[in-house]
Amino acid sequence: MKSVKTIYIALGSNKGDKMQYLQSAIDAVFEKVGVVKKISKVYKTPALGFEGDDFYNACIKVETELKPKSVLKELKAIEFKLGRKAKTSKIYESREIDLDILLFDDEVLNDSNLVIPHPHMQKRKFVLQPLLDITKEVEHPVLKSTIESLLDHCEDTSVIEPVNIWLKSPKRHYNFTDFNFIAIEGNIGAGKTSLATKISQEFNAKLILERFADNPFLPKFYKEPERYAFTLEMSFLADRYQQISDDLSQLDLFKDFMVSDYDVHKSLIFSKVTLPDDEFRLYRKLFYQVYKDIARPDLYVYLYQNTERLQANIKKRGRKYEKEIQDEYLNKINSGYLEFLKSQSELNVKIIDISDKDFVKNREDYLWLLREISS
Ligand code: PH2
Ligand code: MG
Ligand code: MG
Repeated sequence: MKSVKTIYIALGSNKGDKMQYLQSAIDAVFEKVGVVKKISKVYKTPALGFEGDDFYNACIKVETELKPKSVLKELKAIEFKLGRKAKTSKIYESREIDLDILLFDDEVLNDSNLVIPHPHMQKRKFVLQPLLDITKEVEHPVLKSTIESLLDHCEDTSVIEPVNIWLKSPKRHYNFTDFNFIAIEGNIGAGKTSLATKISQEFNAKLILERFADNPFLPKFYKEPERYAFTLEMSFLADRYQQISDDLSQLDLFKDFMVSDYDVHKSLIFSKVTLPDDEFRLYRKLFYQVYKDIARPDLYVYLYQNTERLQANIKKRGRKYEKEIQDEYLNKINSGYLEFLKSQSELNVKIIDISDKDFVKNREDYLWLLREISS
């Protein structure tokens, strides 16, 4: 897992449709930099240090996996895309949009083209006031004081006032509120757990993860499939049933929906591949007895990934007992899923081909996937 840093960015506009520039910039930061966790009020502020129209200023809190240099690059690209022209002289000029990194976790950086924390932030009320809206206990890593105390001691006397228009969350483009329970499915190594975990973190969902890692029969099965298949499938059935009925019965009032990295039917899909016909029929009988009354997900997502990439992911996560998995087995599991999904008329299924995407590495691919799921 990459490390996630909390950063604060100042936004300013004093040209054209200022509110729209701030909003477009926030949406673009969400696309290119990371999750926008908090947005301050918008303040109307007199241009400080030069003659110009009043500014609209705001600050946002963002969680990013990028390094400071990359964030700077993305912010410059966003400024450019929104129409900001390169400076024609050394003095400040009016601008469609200005995006400045204020704080980057507690990092201190003194490069010729990037200084963190922002060297002027403590001198500017148009930065400190909106920043205070979204930072309660944050401490300036060099000056060692809170934003509140920086504002108290700030000598900037400009009058700044909140504007009564609110910036909107960029998440409004990704709507999961129609769903109560989303199950993420896919072959071994498709990325089910990564995706379910990311969605739960970014969209305030309760996360339900399969606890297969502690199934003692799994390593035995991969070594001697014939001998351990039925035992393995039975233990999965028992485990999954207990877990899912526990989780589904504990309604969390502070979460907006639930997301799981499996659907119980995977027991049927896997057992059809791993068991001889007669044992499978016995197993299926038990399965339907057990799951008679279980709540179904209202959206079932199947992540399709090709065998080569599945193998690469399996190798990368390095579980010893998964080393022996053959291409042929993965192909059979994939066919098993597709066959099962074809026969399900009551399940709301979305099959998404991610074979040319890498949603763990590329935020763009991840957001593409979210749009596919929520559309
Ligand atoms: N930005 C500046 C210089 N002066 N004044 C206000 N009110 N708001 C700003 O964002 C601002 C400024 C340099 O970036
Ligand atoms: Mg600036
Ligand atoms: Mg700037």
